[in-house]
Amino acid sequence: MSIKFNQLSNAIRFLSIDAVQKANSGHPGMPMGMADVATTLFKYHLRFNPKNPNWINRDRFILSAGHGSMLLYSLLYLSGYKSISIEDIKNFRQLNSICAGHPEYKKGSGIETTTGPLGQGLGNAVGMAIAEEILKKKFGPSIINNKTYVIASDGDLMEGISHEAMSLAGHLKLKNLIVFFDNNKISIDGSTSLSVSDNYKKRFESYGWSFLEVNAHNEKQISKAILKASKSNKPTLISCKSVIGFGSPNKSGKASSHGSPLGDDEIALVRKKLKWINKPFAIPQEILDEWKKIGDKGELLEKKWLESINKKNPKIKFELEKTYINSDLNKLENIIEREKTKYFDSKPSLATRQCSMLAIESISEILPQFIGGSADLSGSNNTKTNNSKIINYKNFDGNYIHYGVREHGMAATMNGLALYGGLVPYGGTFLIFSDYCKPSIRLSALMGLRVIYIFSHDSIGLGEDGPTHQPIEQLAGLRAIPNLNVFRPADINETLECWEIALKSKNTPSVIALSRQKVPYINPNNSKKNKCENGAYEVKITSHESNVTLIASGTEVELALKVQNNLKENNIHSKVISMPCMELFDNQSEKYKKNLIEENSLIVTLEAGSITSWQKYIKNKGLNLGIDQFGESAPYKEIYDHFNLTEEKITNFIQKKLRE
Ligand SMILES: Cc1ncc(C[n+]2csc(CCOP(=O)(O)OP(=O)(O)O)c2C)c(N)n1
Repeated sequence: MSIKFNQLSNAIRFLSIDAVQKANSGHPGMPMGMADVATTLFKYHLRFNPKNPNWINRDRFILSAGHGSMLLYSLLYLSGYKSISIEDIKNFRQLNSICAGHPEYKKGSGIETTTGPLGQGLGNAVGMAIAEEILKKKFGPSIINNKTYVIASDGDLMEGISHEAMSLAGHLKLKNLIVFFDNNKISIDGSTSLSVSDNYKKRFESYGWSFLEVNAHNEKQISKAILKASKSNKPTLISCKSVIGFGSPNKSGKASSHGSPLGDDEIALVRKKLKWINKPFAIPQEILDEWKKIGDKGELLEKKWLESINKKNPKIKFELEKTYINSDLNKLENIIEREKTKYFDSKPSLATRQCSMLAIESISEILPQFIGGSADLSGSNNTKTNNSKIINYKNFDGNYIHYGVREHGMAATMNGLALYGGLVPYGGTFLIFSDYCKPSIRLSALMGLRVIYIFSHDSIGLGEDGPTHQPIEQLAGLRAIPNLNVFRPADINETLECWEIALKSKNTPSVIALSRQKVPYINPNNSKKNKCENGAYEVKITSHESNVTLIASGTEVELALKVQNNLKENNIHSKVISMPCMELFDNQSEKYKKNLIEENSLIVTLEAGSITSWQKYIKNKGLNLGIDQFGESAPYKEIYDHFNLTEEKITNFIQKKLRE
């Protein structure tokens, strides 16, 4: 018996509505509406191998409308991915099920990225499409030639990030990016006419995209559009005129099918209407076999691809695996050691943003997979170096992306670059604008991606630009994100060490906060050991019986050392600790922590920003010195004075506290 197209797409529809019904929560409308588009894509166009979901040249498929997660889980199960069984689908939205409420990235599962916050998947797709172009340039179009397909919803396109990401994609002419827009004109509140009247054709054409429109329930039209899009020399948006909740007699075309179970009675009516006689989760063997055939084609595709590599040059495979698949960093330690020794000898006073530039310049000598960039401001945050080669639409043979003033788009794109595999992205802006990147930073952390955020102008120390530009609560906010290392180095030695840790942290993103103003070289001795690895270390002690422990980060380590001198002149002994990374320090053994921060001394923390993340270190008798109000516009030394952060004032505070 030959299997009809709609039997394949109905398998998706019923797995989706039955799983949502069993879980008693979820979003059935979107998978029902986009089942025909997804089936057409998987059946005729998507090049993937469920037996090797990590195949580097696979086409990427991203469900940016992550609320329709059952669409993705059904596709992966049906096409033969080992990661998702029918039992997993029955456990949709239950603890520990891979079929979580929204798709959660898991390497090797077929789930290419975590989606749910609308718009993020679009940004990730831009990063993946850029990564494909970069690797194509390196290895040749016969070896890297995959496409990136996305399903995006009304909500995805309403979000501001979609503008940033799509505009960048158009500018870079990412021709291998194809977005299916689930144009069902429904969102949670009802018709999208309540809130949007964009002309999508004009919008996307103005970005430099191709725009096509299809009936989302017509296999031939969809397939033809995909073929046309694959030949375009621009990215393409295929507007798919779909019916949300397709097949539901009472709920199709309505918001009521968007985000809640259809209910047993309505599901019975859908079964009748779509002539689906099977029990929940029972897919007839012949339909399963047909879907399996779709997945099985991938094995041959990958085999042919391997043959083409071997024919071309087996060395290419070695390089691809070593550098881009296993992300070999073998010379990194030597480079960092070389640079540390060099600067120990010269002891330069530099702003840490300049220190970071020197670090990037030397690291990029040895890491071809290192891809930098900045949301404008590259000359201010010092992300561009003499080794930076600009990537543009004519030439992807570079290592630096001008993201334009698009912080959010940049961060989501960097997630995509990291997800593609092998590439190590870093990107910069001012620390204050980390807030504009925050939703994507959170996803870097949630997915465990090695993405490095370079945030300069990290305090009131930026001076005259004033309170709109002076970060106060940003470090505390970033430190509150799980699985994110927030570094604030104090000199060139620490900056090099923080960079080394960030690059070695394969499953943790990093923020490196950097100063605009100069700092002196503070490292007391040249050691091979990476002192920042423990998060905090002793810089200088005036006596082993110290009355005061000063803990500072970044530019305030210099201030702490000056206070230490003042205290010594008054016969008060102290220890200065630099804490470039709280997260790493908090993970040390109790012994290490107790040895470093002596509880019997007066503990004083010092950072020119919110004290929120420092309160845990002082117990009940210390001092948290920082700023818990907005900054001021003035030369920076005056602002430090205004907020009582000078050596004299701090020394007085401490003396007063000791007398209490
Ligand atoms: C950034 C963000 N804001 C809000 C939500 C909550 N939310 C989930 S789906 C949705 C909109 C649904 O409309 P649409 O995108 O058209 O999806 P469809 O109804 O077609 O499934 C919203 C607001 C979200 N997931 N992400």
